[in-house]
Amino acid sequence: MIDLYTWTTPNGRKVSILLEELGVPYAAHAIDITKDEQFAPDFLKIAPNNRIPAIVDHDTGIQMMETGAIMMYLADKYGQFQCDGDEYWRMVEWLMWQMGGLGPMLGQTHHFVKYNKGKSAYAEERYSAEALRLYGVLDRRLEGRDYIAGIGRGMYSIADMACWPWVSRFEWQEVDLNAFPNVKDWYLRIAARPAVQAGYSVPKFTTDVPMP
Ligand SMILES: N[C@@H](CCC(=O)N[C@@H](CS)C(=O)NCC(=O)O)C(=O)O
Repeated sequence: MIDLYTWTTPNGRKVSILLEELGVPYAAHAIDITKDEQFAPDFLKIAPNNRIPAIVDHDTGIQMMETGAIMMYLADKYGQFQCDGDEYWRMVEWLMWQMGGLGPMLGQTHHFVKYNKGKSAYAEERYSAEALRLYGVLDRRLEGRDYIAGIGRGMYSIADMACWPWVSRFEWQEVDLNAFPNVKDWYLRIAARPAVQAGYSVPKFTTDVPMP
């Protein structure tokens, strides 16, 4: 049994989508970051960086923060949603691209373009341009492919599950998915999965999955 401490954000949804895809038993616990619950001393014991999500795996005793690590741990534990051979490392490469690029840069885009519009023209321009650059990178990667990693047209893996929740906020980022047709097709392909729809509403329903 796994305890997932999470909130209705892209990083939280990465792990709830993976758990739903795996179909393993887990309990979701809401850590409301709008009420600073991520700073509660009990939460800091499992997530010392005071960010959601975090897990406690009672089967193994492992507790873990950082979605990249959590996703690799769960994919390895259950032997699913990870590529084989050389493609394993390609999958890790794109997972790390999400962790170091797509997630942090789009997070800043949300901060300046959605929540603090008009406060810093420089920051809005910088992060909007960076968002478009990253969407372009993903669009080129998905040319001729259904999924980010894996041989041939690719295989649905944790690299896709890590990137998808960030792209699901395309409206917040003021990005027109029609300008990135490969990303749009990939986004819709993954949005159609029942596990993705279920994981999107953990720990609670906010909106339906956004549709371009
Ligand atoms: N690199 C971390 C990032 C986690 C993260 O930034 N979580 C956000 C929500 S998406 C958070 O907890 N924010 C609370 C805060 O900024 O205090 C991961 O991948 O787990």
